[in-house]
Amino acid sequence: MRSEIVVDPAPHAAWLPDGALAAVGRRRVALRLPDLSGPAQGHPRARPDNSAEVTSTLRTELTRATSAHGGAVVDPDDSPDVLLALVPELSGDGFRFVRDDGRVTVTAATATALLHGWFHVVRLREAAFTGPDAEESHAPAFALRVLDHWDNVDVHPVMGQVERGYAGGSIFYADGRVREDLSRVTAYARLLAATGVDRVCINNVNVHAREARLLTDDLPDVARVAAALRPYGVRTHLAVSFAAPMTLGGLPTSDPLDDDVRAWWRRAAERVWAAVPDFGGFVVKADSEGQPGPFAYGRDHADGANLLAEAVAPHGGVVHWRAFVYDHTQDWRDRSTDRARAAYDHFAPLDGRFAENVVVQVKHGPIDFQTREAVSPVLAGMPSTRLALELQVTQEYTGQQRHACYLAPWWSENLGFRPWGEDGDGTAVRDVVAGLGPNASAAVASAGGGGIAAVSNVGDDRFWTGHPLAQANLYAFGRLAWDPTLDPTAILDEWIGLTFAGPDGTVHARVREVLHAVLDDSWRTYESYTAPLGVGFMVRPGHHYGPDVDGYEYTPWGTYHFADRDGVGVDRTRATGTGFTGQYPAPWRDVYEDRATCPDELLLFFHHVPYTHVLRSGVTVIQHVYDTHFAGVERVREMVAAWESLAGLAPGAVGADLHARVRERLAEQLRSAVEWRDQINTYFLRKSGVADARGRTIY
Ligand code: GCV
Repeated sequence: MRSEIVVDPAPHAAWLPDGALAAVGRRRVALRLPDLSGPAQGHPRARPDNSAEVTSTLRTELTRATSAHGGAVVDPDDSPDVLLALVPELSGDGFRFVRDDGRVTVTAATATALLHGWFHVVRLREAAFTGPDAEESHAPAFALRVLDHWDNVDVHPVMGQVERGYAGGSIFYADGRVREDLSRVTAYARLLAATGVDRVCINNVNVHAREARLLTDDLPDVARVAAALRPYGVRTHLAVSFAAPMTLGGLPTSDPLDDDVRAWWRRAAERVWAAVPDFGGFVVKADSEGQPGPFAYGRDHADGANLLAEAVAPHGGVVHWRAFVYDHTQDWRDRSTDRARAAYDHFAPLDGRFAENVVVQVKHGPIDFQTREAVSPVLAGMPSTRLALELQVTQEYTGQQRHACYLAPWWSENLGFRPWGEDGDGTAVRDVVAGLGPNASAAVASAGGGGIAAVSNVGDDRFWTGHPLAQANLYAFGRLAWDPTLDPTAILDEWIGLTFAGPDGTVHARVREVLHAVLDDSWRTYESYTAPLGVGFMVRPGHHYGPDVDGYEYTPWGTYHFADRDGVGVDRTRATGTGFTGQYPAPWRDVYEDRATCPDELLLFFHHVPYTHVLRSGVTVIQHVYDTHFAGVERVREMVAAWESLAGLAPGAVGADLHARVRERLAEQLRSAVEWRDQINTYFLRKSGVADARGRTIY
C-alpha cells in the first residue's frame, strides 16, 4: 500500500459499497405496491411523500443490489426471500419487519418509510435472514431529523465555500451558483436515507447577500436541489435572513409586527411551496453574531419566529429558530456577563409564546459545540416549546477532520443526560426533544417535540468528509437521529461492517479490530490532549485549529478560562460566580454548585479552583492536566501504529487511497497532539510553578 496509490476519481461509496448489499443482493426480492393510479382510492397516506419518485428509487435499489450479487427481482407472489410491501392502510413513519423461517417481509405506510425498511435489511446484512423468527416495529424517535449545511453559494472571503467545512467545496454550489450536475446530491440523499435523516437545510445560517437570494431569484435552482434529494425521501429546507423583506423586498422595515412585512413573508412562502411542493421550512439565526433579527425593532425572538411560522403554516412548514444567541461584543473585563447564561436568559422567559410550527433549536451545550461542556439548561427550561437538539458533525472544535474523533459517545452522553437527575422518572434529553419531557404541553407532545439537527461534515471531497473515518460521525448522527438509545460502539461496528464490506459482504477481522482501536475512544483521547476538565476554547482564534491557551482570553467573545498563578476555571456558581448553576433544575443546580460534587470533567466549566485542588479522581488539577496531555499523545501514537498494521493486508481489505489518506491525517493528528501537549503543559507549568510529579519534559 505504500507505493503507486491510484486515486479513484469517483466519490467514495461510504457505507453503501456494493459489498454492503451482498446479503440482500444474493436473494430473490420483491416489491408490492398498491395501485396508485387514479384518485387516492381510500389510501390518503399513499401519496404525501412523493411516492412516485421514492417507489421508483425502491425499484432501482432492488435491481442494483440483485444484479450486483446474482439475486433476482421477482413477483411478490413468487415466494420472495425479501418482500417489501407498501400498505397505505398502515400509519406512521416507521416500518414493520417480520422474519419467518428465514424470509423477510417489510411493510410500511409510505414509500419513504419502506425505503428506510429496505436499508434496515441492508444494514443487518446476513443477520437479516439468519436470526430466529421475529416481528418488530421500527419508528424514528424524532419526527424531524435534519442536517444543516453551512454552505455558501459564493466563496466567502474568510469562511470559504463551506463555513467550518473541512471536506473541500460544497456538493450544492460551485462558481457562485447551484451546480449543474447534482448527482452527488442524490448520492448523498441515498447515504442519508440509509441512516434515517430525512431533511437537509442547504445553505449557511449566516445568510449573506448572495445566499439570501435562494429564497427568491434562485428558486428554480433550489427546486433542482430538492428534486435531487427527493428520490430518497429527503426534504429541502432553506436558511433565511430576517432582513429579507428589506434586502430582497425593498420594504423600509423587517419589523415582525408590521403588516407589510407579514404579507411579504406570506408571499415568499407561497412562491417557495409553488416551486417545491414538499419543501420543509426555514432555519433562522437571528440576533446572533451579527445576523439581523427582531431586536432591532424592540421585538423578541417569539415575535420573530412567529412571523415566519405564520407564513409557512398554510403549507405545513416548520421554522427552526436557533437559540444560539449571546453577546459577541462583550468586554472581557466584565465579569458579570456569562455567555453560558445567554440562551436560557433570552429564551426560557418566552416559553409558551412560540407558534406550534416553531422549533427552537438548541446547541447541546451552553457555549458552542466544545469537546466537553455541560448540557444546555434550555433543554429543561421550555416545556411548552418544541425543542430540537443541535449537534455539530463537522469537527470545528474537535480536530477539523484532520484528527480522528468519533463523536457518537459524546452525542450519546448529551442525548442520555437526565436534566432532572438520575433518581427521577428517567426522562432524558432525548425524551424532551421527542416531546416527552415532564410538563410538556399538549401541543409539544402531539407534535412529537422538535427532534434533532446537526451541522453536516460533508463536502465535495472524494471521501465526502476529508478524513475518511469522519464518515463514521455522519453515519452515527443519522442512526442516533432515528434511535437515540443506540450504543455508539455498536453503531461504529455497523458502520465498519458496511463501509469495509468486501465484494462478498464480509469485513477482514483485523480491519474491524483496528477501526475499533482507532475510533472507539478517540473523542476522549482528543479531550485528553486538548481541553482539560471542561475548560474549553483554548484554540487559535478565528479558524479554531490547534492550541492557543490565551487566544480568546482578552477578546469580546465571552469564552474565557481565567487562568492565573493560583488557579483556573470559570466560577459559574450562585454563591460567588455568574449564577449559571441556577438555570438547572434540581439536583444539577446543587451538584454543579458544589466543587465536591461537581463531576471532574466539568469542574473548570463551573468553578475557578486552585491548581492544587484535589479532584474526585484523587489527583490534583495540575497533575491531571499534565497526566492527560502526556497520555493523550501516547494514545495517538497507538492509533498511528494500529493503522500502520493494516498496511500489509491484502489489497482491497482497506482501499489503498483510503489507507493513505488516513495515514496522512493521523500523522497530522500526532504532530498536533504533541503541539497541544507541549503548549498546554508549558503554559500551566509557567502559570502555576508546580512541577510535574513524574518529572517529564515540559518546556
Ligand atoms: C455559522 C460558531 C461557529 C460559526 C457558526 C456559529 C453558529 O460560532 O464558529 O462559524 O456560524 O457557531 O452556530 O451559528
